[in-house]
Amino acid sequence: MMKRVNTLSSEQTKEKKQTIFSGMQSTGVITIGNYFGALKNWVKLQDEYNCLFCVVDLHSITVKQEPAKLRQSSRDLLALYIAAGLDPEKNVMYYQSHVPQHAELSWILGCYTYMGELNRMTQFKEKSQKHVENINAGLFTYPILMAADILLYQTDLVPVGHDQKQHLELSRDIAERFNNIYGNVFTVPNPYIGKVGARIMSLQEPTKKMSKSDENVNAFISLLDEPNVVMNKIKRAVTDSETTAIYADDRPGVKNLMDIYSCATGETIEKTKEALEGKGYGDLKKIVGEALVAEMEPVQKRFFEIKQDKAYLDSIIKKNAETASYLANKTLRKVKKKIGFPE
Ligand code: ATP
Ligand code: LTN
Repeated sequence: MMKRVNTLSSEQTKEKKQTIFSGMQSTGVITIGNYFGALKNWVKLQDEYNCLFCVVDLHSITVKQEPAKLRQSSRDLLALYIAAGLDPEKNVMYYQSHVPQHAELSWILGCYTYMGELNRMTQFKEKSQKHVENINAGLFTYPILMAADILLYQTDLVPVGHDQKQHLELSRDIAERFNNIYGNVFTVPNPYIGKVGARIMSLQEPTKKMSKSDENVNAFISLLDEPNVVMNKIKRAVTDSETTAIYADDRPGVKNLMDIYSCATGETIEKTKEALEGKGYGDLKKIVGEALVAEMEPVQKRFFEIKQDKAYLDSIIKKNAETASYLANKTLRKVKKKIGFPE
């Protein structure tokens, strides 16, 4: 009898991998919260999955943007993706605005989403309080566009920070609702939320999440902050009235610093506790700051190199947008057919 040989081509092997989709808004420089909560996990997952990493610039305009700045920060974000270790040959990396299927599916899914569901979204509540002068319809329907991003690619897993959990649940609900009506059209996605780093807190109000749009620049560390700036911001970080470090929920400032250390060094929380518990706050901050600088410096160096190479970035963007568009069309064609649009 002939021996069976494994003849799977690389294409077929690739198909067996599950799909990941994630994205970030191009609104200013990303923080270490975005980096540890999302981007660093993407880098870890890129070999095991077929991944799409998008710069979600359509989402960015739910808040007022200056055209030149938006263009620049979208480019910079893509360069940061690469600088952080995402391989543009392995992953599909592109601008959301280059793939019109996102907006098209978003319209369709909007007709399967209830006002009441959108009304419950905490991000909408927070952002509309923050931007009272511009509570636009896009801000309200933002989670539908996010569902479209994810469902377009039959995504299995979505690596995000903790604050996106509610949006992910809505995406799942929309997918299930659609599938119940039309049969199995969408894969129902699961969130991937890291154990440590999913919620890096503000350095000034450690019960609030770190956010790149915080008015107080000392509340966040941008991934491109220079070493002395990083050290100073950590030095000024709010702790408590105790004197030595302990990792505990009722000590949010110190806990946050220890989480940052754990993310920067890759050490477990157990090892982090061993290394840092009992230290005085001055020492603690010095150690955490140095670990953070050591993690950030190589990313920054690569970022400035990549940013110079305009032709390289342009070629990636063009090629990857075409791939994304091809994949998106597969789902969109199916959706339109199921709904009953003429072929
Ligand atoms: P903003 O606060 O200005 O609205 P943002 O900092 O939340 O923006 P996004 O582009 O909305 O940035 O988020 C990108 C990714 O980073 C998401 O996966 C989000 O969950 C994650 N993320 C954002 N802030 C944090 C944080 N403080 N800790 C961990 N992950 C975070
Ligand atoms: N809403 C997300 C960004 C985002 C996203 C997505 C994340 C838009 N579309 C799809 C994961 C998958 C945020 O972080 N604010």
